[in-house]
Amino acid sequence: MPHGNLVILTGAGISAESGVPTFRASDGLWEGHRIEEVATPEGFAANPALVQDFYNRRRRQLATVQPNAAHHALAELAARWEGDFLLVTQNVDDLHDRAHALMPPGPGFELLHMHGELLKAHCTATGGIIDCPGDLEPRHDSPFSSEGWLRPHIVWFGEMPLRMERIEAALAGCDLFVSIGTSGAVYPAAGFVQMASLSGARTLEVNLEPSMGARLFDEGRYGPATEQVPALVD
Ligand code: BV8
Repeated sequence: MPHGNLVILTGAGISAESGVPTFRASDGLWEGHRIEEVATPEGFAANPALVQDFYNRRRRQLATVQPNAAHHALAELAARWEGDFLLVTQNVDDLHDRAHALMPPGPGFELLHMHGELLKAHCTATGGIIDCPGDLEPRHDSPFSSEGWLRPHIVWFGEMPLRMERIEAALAGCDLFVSIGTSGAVYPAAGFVQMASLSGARTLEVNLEPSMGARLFDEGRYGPATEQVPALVD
């Protein structure tokens, strides 16, 4: 029976085989847009219609995809893991959430979306968070305040990722750190392997190919997540 304290970080690569586009596979464009246009507060202030449309389209696309064997393998692991297990995802899709809903995790498990969630919105005035299954208007009225409006509950570039204290505490106390499906291009997530190593954890990278941070890991296993993650969990 698995035990000890585990931290797993996932990125877009774990959702790729579900049909969710990754970020840097193509020519550095996100569905035809430069990152600066659609994933920054400045981009949102400059062109709210473009940014809301970008997220509205990704939200609609999410309804057409399903968790894959890698998501389900992590849910199986969480169901039987006896120690602490923090699953930190950079992904804003709900594929991990759906997989774990089908297979209730053990008491020491927590899923944490450090870059926010596509199916949530927050108020620009109060920060109040609300479920957001559908489209947002460019200046969508907020139920929390007449002073603000609803924006995607997404951490944009230049904004602080969510619950960093919780993540750092878990990294400081973990025995094993596994990174799955991330290019290691974005900080602070790309630095988690070093924090885990400094606290004495064993570190493993699982990815389609060696990431930018591959040399920082004790071990690497390469291939599609739907093959590598079930094999890891078994
Ligand atoms: C912050 C939400 C400070 C948006 C995202 C210069 C140097 C270093 C850092 C910086 C710098 N300039 C600026 C920074 C900071 C910046 C940053 O890191 N920039 C990078 C680009 C250089 N970071 C930030 O701004 C962060 N905030 O630093 O705040 C601060 C401090 C105090 C107070 C206030 C602020 C915020 C970063 C969050 C940005 N938001 N997402 C959205 O989703 O719309 S980031 C975005 O990239 C996604 O979340 C994504 O998850 C993340 C990382 O990408 P990956 O998940 O790794 O995806 P990618 O496509 O890159 O790679 C996929 C991998 O999967 C590949 O390796 C591929 O081989 C593999 N793969 C593909 N298919 C498969 C597969 N693997 C297995 N199986 C397969 N089938």
